Amino acid sequence: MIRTTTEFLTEWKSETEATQRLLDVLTDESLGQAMTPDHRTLGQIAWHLAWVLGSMTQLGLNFPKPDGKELAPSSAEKIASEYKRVSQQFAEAVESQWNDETILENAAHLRLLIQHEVHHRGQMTVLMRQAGLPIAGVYGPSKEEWIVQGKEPYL
Ligand code: NI
Repeated sequence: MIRTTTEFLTEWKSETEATQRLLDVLTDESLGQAMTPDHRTLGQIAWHLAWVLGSMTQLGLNFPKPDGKELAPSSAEKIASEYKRVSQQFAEAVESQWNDETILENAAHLRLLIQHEVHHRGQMTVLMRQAGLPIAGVYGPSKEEWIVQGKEPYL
């Protein structure tokens, strides 16, 4: 439950760090990975997570939106760095411009923002596997991390 600024910012930090770990291993070549040709590519889903943060200004927060357009840039580095910047500036705006009362008023939006990120992150990890990229664990170890820990991953 999101009841205070501290509760939200703590959860947001953990969620965005998990997202950032995925974005940081994307390559320019992997951005075109798609489930089928008529669905969003890995790059478009990744960029969507940065882009959507700009919509939080509609809740009255003031911070710089992502640089660019809704269509994803072709640079994986640009996607990762813009997400990092905007997710941090969004958090700073929440901390400096809102209080516990405004957090409570916007709790449903903030919860949806996190769930939306979780949803698309799940799509990304599948596409990243298909693109042959390593996956960092999100809520638990990834297959690679199990192996490093000396465990036998399930198939
Ligand atoms: Ni979406």
